[in-house]
Amino acid sequence: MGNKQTIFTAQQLDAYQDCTFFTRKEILRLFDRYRDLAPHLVPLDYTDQPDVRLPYELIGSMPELKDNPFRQRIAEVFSEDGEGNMTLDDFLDMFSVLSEMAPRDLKAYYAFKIYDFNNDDFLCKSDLEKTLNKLTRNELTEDEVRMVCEKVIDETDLDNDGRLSLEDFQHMIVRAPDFLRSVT
Ligand SMILES: [Ca+2]
Ligand SMILES: [Ca+2]
Repeated sequence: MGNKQTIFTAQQLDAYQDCTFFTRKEILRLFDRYRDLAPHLVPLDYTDQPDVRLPYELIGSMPELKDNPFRQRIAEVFSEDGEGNMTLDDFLDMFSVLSEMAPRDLKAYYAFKIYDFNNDDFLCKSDLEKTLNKLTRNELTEDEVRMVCEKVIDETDLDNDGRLSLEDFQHMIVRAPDFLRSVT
């Protein structure tokens, strides 16, 4: 009786609160959801920081992600292993950025990383084409996609190197907020 299970230390909870936009209660609720994905893998005691990663297949099937055409990229970007397999820390970071409380600049930063399919810190034409195909769920023809991407680069690429830096992208989404849909 009254023998309450300690999942996290007070310091751990403080750290999670500092690094996310969540309250203690929300953090505990997300921990429950993480654990529910694989109760046999996730211990009820996190005070000694167990080395646990849940496979992408479980993460990508969550209601918040399963209909998002970028779900795999999102999981890759937020996972420490880069392959979408997530520790609890990765998981909390991801939901924090996807939450309504996350500021637009932070969402833009992660959207940029998500669209940077080849991870070279720039959005080239092929990154943008993949992004647009996913954003529009393949409803545009190849020609239409090519035209839109050329236009975006033409209007946004201030240093004329044919690709968008994070800074270019941040300017672009002021006029084209639809590009943030993947992370909202
Ligand atoms: Ca790139
Ligand atoms: Ca550029």
